[in-house]
Amino acid sequence: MQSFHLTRRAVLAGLGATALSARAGFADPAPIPLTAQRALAQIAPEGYPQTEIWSYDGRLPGPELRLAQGTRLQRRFVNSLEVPSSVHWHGIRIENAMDGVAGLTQEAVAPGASFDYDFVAPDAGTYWYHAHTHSMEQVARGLSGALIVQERDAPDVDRDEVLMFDDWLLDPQTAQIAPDFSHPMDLSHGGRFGNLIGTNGRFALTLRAKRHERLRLRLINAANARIFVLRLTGLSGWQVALDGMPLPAPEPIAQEIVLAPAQRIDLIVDVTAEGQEAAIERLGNDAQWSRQVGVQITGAASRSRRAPPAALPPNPKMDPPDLAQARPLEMKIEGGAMGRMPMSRMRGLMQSGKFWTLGGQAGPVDPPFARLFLGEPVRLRMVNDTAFPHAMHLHGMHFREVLEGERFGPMRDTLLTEAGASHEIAFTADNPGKWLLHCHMLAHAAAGMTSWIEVS
Ligand SMILES: [Cu+2]
Repeated sequence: MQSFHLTRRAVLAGLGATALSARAGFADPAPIPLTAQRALAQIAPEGYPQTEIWSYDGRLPGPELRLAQGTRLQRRFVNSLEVPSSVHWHGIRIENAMDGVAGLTQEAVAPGASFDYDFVAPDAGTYWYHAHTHSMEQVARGLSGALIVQERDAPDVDRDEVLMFDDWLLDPQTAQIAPDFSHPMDLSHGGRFGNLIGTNGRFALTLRAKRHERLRLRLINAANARIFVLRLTGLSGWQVALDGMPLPAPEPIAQEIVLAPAQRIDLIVDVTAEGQEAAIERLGNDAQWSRQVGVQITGAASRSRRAPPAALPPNPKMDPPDLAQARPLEMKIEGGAMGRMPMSRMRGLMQSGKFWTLGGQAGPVDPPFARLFLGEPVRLRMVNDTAFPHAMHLHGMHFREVLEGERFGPMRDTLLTEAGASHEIAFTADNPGKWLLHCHMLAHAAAGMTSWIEVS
C-alpha cells in the first residue's frame, strides 16, 4: 500500500502547481483542464481484468482537487467522451451558472467541446464533484472526485485522508461495468447497487498509521444508491463536520455512522488499537460487518494520546433561518415499488419511463416546485410516502433539519429520509438562481425524483 501515500503526495505536488497558476489570475489564459475520458482501472481484485471506466483525467476517483477557502477554482472541463456531460460541484454554495446541471444551469457540454468552470469556494470542508448529465450512468461509470476546501487554520492532525466510498456493478466474469442503466427493477426499487464495494477506486484499501497518530478522515459516499453503515475498530474520536459544514463542537463518534449517497462526514480520530490493525467496517445486507478500509499499524508515534480537538472554524453564513417568518412548503415523495400510489397513476407514470413523484410531479418539469424571494426563509416538510429511503439533496444552499421543539439540526446539503418518515428542513433562500432539489439515489432521480426551486 506504499503507492497510496506516494500517490497522495504526487497529488499534493500537482496541486501546488494549480494554486500557483490560480494566483496568476487573468494573466493565465487557459485554465487547467479537467478531462472526461475513457480509461482503465483495476477496480476488481488482482487477477481480474481492468475495468473500462469513464474518468476525469484518466483516474478513479478523479483527481483530488484542493484549494484554500475563499480562493478560486478554475478548470476547463474538456469532454473527450462520446456523450454530452457537465460537472456539478456538490455542496459548494456557488453561483448558479457554475452549478453544472445540464438543462437547468447550462447546456450539456458536447463531445469534443469544453466549458470553463470558475468560482470561489466560500466554505471550507469536504465536498465532491461529479457528472450532472445522465448522472445515473455517468457517475456509476466513474465520473466523480473529491473537492477539498482547506480551512485557513487547519486542525492539528498528523494526516488528512480522503476516503471515497463507492460500489460498482460489474460482470463477474469480465469485470466490466454492467451497461443496463434503465432496468425497471433498479429504477423502481432501491436504485442501482454495485456488486463490488470499495474505497478510492479500489476493492480493498489499506492505510498505514502509527499508534497514537491523529488522522482527519474525510468520508464521502459517491455510490449511486448504497447507504453505508460504518463503525470504527481501533480508531476513536470525534465527528467534526457534516456535508462540509463544521459542527459547533466535536461530537464523539456514534456507534454506527450512517452515510447516505452524496453525504460526507469529517472525523478526527486517534489510532488507539493495541494490535497491528485498525479498520473502518461496513455493515452488510447479511447483518455481518466486513472491512471497508484497513489500517495497518506500524509502530507508535512519539506522542501519547492528545486532548480532544477544538471545533473547526465556522463557515460564513451559518445562521439558522428565521422560522417565525418562514414560508411553509410541503413536498410529498410518492411512487416506487410496494408504495401506496394507486395503480392507475403508477401506470401513467410508467408509460413515460418514470416511477416516482416529488410534490405530485415526475420531474424535471416546468414550472419549479417553488419560486422563492431572495432572502426569504423557508420551511419545507418532505413526506416520504414510499417503501424506500431517499437521500434528498438541495443545490446551492445548505439547510438545517427542524427537529422537535423547533430545534435546529446541523447544516447539511443532503438528508436521508427513511421509508414512511417525514422530515422538515429550513433554509434561507439567499442564493439566486435555479436550484435542483432531488433524490441522490440516482436511479430515482432519473425516474422522476428531480424537482427544482427558483430564487429571485
Ligand atoms: Cu430516492
